[in-house]
Amino acid sequence: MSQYFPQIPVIRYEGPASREPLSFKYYNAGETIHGKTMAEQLRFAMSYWHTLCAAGTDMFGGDTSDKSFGSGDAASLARAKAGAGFELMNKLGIEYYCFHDRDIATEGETLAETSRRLDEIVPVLAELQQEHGKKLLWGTANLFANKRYMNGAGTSPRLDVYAYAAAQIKKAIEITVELGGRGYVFWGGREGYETLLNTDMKKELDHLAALMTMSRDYGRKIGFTGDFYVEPKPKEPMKHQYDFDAATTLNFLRAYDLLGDFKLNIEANHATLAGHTFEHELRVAAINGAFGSVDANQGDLLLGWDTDQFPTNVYDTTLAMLEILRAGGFTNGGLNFDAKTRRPSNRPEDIFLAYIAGMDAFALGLRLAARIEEDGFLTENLKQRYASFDSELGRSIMDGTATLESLAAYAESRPEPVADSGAQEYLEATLNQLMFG
Ligand code: XLS
Ligand code: NI
Ligand code: NI
Repeated sequence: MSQYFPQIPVIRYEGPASREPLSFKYYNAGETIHGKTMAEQLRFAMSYWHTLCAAGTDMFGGDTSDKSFGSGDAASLARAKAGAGFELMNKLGIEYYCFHDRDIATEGETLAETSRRLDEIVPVLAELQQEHGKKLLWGTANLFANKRYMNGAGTSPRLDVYAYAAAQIKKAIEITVELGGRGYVFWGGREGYETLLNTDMKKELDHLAALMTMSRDYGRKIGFTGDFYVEPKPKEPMKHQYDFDAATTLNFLRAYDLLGDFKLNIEANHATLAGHTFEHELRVAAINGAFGSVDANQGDLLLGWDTDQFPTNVYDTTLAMLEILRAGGFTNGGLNFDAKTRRPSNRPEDIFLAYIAGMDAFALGLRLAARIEEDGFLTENLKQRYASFDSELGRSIMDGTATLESLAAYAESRPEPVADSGAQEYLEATLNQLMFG
């Protein structure tokens, strides 16, 4: 199967010394790292939208690359994209993919026509999945591109817009289930506001939660046993996005009793836009039992928007993989490359080189995170830092028997407490030694 990228071979692992651009230097799918194969630990996924749809258009200019895959009308374009996508996954050894409803088939004149187009392409995807042993990691509905959603979808002030969004979600969940998807994502692109002068925040949040509750109920009714995810993002396109970051999103999910069915899909670039590190967001999700999936990319810290670059920063991937290993690894989720090549990287092989860069950066991050975990120094150091809480008094705090009186009596019996050094610089140097030593 080499129809769309005839010049690209199957990408193989050649090891770190290789200078062959079209080879993996660190990602060796079948190699066991920390108890599982690299393929199982990393669960890489292809994003349909960036890989098969985005062609370089930005605010100042049009496409720089060709994503028509040699086709013309809507139906043949949808098939060509699917064919190209599966060829790309095959050549890179990627097992999963993710899509928005509108990525796999363009929108028609009416809702019925759009659904018909989806009904045409979904069996094609099902067959390709079967033939090539690929799986759908998650599906989602694009509730942000069409102008009807300019004031929001689940938070729109207009009932007919809200109902349209409901219809779109209904269909998107149906096709996700049909294709065996293990996840369904809510990213609230337009779910936010620009000014309180025209916004009833409470109503909008109540409506959004009701839509998510209905979606959960419908999904469970038609046999969806996977996870629903919310993908936090602080800004862009809206000034105030309701799902600002992991903590804000968890508060929303808890307030509307959606935790459990809903977990988080953490995106690296969204974390940094929120003023957090990627690992911070992963940790917040994990300690709340809501670690679900990851949109793997990286932002440019000098720019204030979602640049969705392929991840190559090995410190970031190492610290992220450390969080993922400590969270027990993926269950239904995986690492979806929500990333696109830079606008001037416009040759078809640039897509492959970009995926290789991202997969290798995460593979190296996994190798280093496993090395750090297996060395045990950082874990032991952390344990020692909190060791005083292992005393009887410390335990009484967690079992609920401590009182302010009991703690005050203890404090009064003791000399002035000594605060220990955090030794951050030493730990950072040790991290370097563990990574590069
Ligand atoms: C945009 C989001 C989007 C979601 C899916 O910033 O990352 O791509 O992942 O709707
Ligand atoms: Ni994303
Ligand atoms: Ni994004």
